Formats: sequence, C-alpha cells, structure tokens
Amino acid sequence: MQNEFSVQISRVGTSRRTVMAGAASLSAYALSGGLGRADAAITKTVALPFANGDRPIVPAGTFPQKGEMILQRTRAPLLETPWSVFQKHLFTPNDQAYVRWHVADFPTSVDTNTYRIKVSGAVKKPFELTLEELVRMFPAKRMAAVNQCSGNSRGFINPRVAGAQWANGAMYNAMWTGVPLSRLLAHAGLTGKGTHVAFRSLEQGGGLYPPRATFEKVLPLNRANDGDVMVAYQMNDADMPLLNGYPVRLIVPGWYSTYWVKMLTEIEVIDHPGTGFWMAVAYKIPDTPTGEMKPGEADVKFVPINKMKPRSFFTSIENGATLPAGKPAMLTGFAFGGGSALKSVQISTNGGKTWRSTMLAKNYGAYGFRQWQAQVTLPKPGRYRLMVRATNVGGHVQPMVAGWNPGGFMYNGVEHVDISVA
Ligand SMILES: Nc1nc2c(c(=O)[nH]1)N[C@H]1C(S)=C(S)[C@@H](COP(=O)(O)O)O[C@H]1N2
Ligand SMILES: [Mo]
Repeated sequence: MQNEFSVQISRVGTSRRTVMAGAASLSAYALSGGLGRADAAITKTVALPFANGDRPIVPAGTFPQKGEMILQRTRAPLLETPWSVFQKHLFTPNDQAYVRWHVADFPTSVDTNTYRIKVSGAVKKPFELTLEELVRMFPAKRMAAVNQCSGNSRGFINPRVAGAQWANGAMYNAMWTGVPLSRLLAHAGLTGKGTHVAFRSLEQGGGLYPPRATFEKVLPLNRANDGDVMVAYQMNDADMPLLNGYPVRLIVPGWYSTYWVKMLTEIEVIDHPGTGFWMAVAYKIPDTPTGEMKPGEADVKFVPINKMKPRSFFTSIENGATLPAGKPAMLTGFAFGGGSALKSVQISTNGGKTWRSTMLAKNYGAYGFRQWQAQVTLPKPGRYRLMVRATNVGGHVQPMVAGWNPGGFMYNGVEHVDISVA
C-alpha cells in the first residue's frame, strides 16, 4: 500500500460533466451474454484460510468491468476481492471491488435514457428524476466509505454457518460522489407522517420477480435523513461498474452494505418498518449489544442488522514472514471504525498479553479505511504472534474471538499474523 505517512494521496475534484457524458455513452449499456462464463479460463486458485476454502480465481475480463477476482458463485455473482488488492490500495480499484447479488435474474443491462429515480410516499410533492437531473439539480457531496457485506469473513465464524463462505474480501473502500438523501427528501417535503424509508431497485421492475425476491430494504427515517446517507452516482471518481450498481446506488455509511441498494429506482417514505423478506426475515441479528448469541440459545429476539463493528488488518506482513532480531521494523495496515469513527488502533507482539498504540495516517472521514503504522523492535529470535485491534469512538473494541450468530454476520475478531524473528 502507498504509505500515507510519507506521501499524501492528492485527489482531484469530481468533474460532473464526466458523469453525464458517461451516462449518455452508456445508454442501453448491456452485459452481452458474457456474464458468468467463468469456467473457460481458470488457471489460478486460492486457498482461503479455512476448511473447504479452495476457490478459483477468474482472470480479468471474465466478468464485465472486473479484474482478477475470487469466484465464490457465478450466478447471481459473488466475487471476492483478493487480499493483495488491499495490500496495494487504500481506495479499492473499481474493477476489483467485490460483487454480491442475491437474485439470479438480476438486471444485466441499464438504459440510462429511461432510468428514473422516484421519490414518493409520505411527501408533499412526489417527483421523478432522470440521471442527468439528479446530477445537475443538487450539489454533489463526496464521502469515503467502506462497503462491507454483513457476511464478510463468514468463513472464519466458529461454529460455521450456512451462507457465502467469504474470507476478508467482501469489503471495499471507495470515495463516493452523489446527493445526500436528505436533499431529495427536503425537495419532496416530508408530510410528518413517515417513520421509515423504503428503497427498491431495477430488479423490482416489470413484474418479472416473485414478491419474495423483490430486493426492498428499509431504513428508519432518522438514519435515512441524517445527511450522510446518499444516493451515489460515482465510485472513485468514475461511473460505478454495472455489477456494483450502475448508474446509482444508495450509500449508508457505517452500516452493512445490505442496505446499499444497487440500481436504485424507488425511494418511498412509509409509516412502518419493512415487512418484506429482506427486512423481516433475512439479515437479522440477535437484539444484544454486540449482535451475538450462543449457538442453540432459545428465545432470542432478532432485529434488522445495522451498524458495522470496527475492524483492523495488517497489510505489510503475512503469516510466515521473518523480521530481523534487534532491528526496528515498520508495520502497517488499515482499519475502520464501522458505525462510528475510528478512535485508535493498537498492536500486540505477544499474542495479546500487552498492547501498544499505533499512529494513524490521513483521516478521510468517519467511514473510510484509515492507514495505521507502528515501529517494532523484537530483540530475541523466536516465533511471535502479532495482533492488531481497533476501537471506535462508540466504545466498541474488537474482541479476541468473534461473536456468533446464526447468519454469520458482523465478524470482527482480532486479526493476527504468526512470524519468526531471526
Ligand atoms: N439491487 C440490489 N442491491 C443490493 C443487493 C442486491 O442483491 N440487489 N445486495 C446487497 C448486499 S447484501 C450487498 S453485500 C451489497 C454488495 O455490493 P457490491 O456488489 O457493490 O459489493 O449490495 C447490496 N445491494
Ligand atoms: Mo451482503
């Protein structure tokens, strides 16, 4: 990863003209037939570090607009970001950002000429916008935020549970450009009768899908209207890849990305919590302070998943590395606070017996990845377990052992690497 302690990444402002040109040239943009032809050219594999962790790595171009990815499922696609990408980039390149779709019949083309965003429900003036109007009529906001699947790292949860067996690559960090949802709601004018906001996507259109599969997500109004939740039309200053939700997706910074509805078309202010399958049945966690429970525990109350937990990782060093005895070595990695900003990152060189603080690099705001760095000198040769642990301002500290729940959600155990000193 580029070391931000010595070099600050400078980023240019978004050219809004680029968006519109992109939209126009991508009208009737289609993934012509090639989707999921993953069996053709697989020559590489990766062993994710858990039982039954062998996965193919598909070469660049196997999936449209995507580089080399770990193949978890072909259709609907589940593509994991290889770990080496995080070692190189603090902002994940769009072509290696992980991909997750639920319904096999997800939209494989988008016509930006007919695409509309609709705001309706408990509002005074319902309205509809073209993509061009969305970009032109409202001031753009930029925000760094981590998109992380609720089930990221599910493969490490013990005891194992059903669902996509991701390692740590069902997450990415991006600089998003879009319009705060609060601006759109203000434009429509809330009637005061709404308590929640429902979000639907192109998947819902045309009556092609059974009601159960309609990917509707619902946020409480106070979260939806907080000024941070936004309707994004750019990812890292470019159109987002179709598989990541082109042309527009919802960004709910700090919350798991099940709420980050891709190909967003409908925003409806409603007066009740979500009742659809994806809110009332799926993506629910135990209603406990950390969202965990004991396997088999009875009478547990479940609520919709929400805020992310803090996490931290090593990028400069891996299992099996050797450091020179008695010489200072610089360790680096990245962390994020989750539902609230990152407060501190600590490391341990003795398997968690004692901890010391690290230095944090440039702060891109509460919701993005942040690089950390610490110099260590290990005097004696031998084997060491290095650990890294993040704490957020909400008081959450990563636990040594991740909590358990039946969905395998919110994994955030302390990460470690086992090294030798010689
Ligand atoms: N329209 C639509 N949006 C969606 C989903 C989906 O299946 N359909 N899946 C959600 C879930 S659970 C995740 S983890 C993220 C994945 O976003 P990505 O594909 O950009 O990684 O999209 C979210 N938004
Ligand atoms: Mo997800």
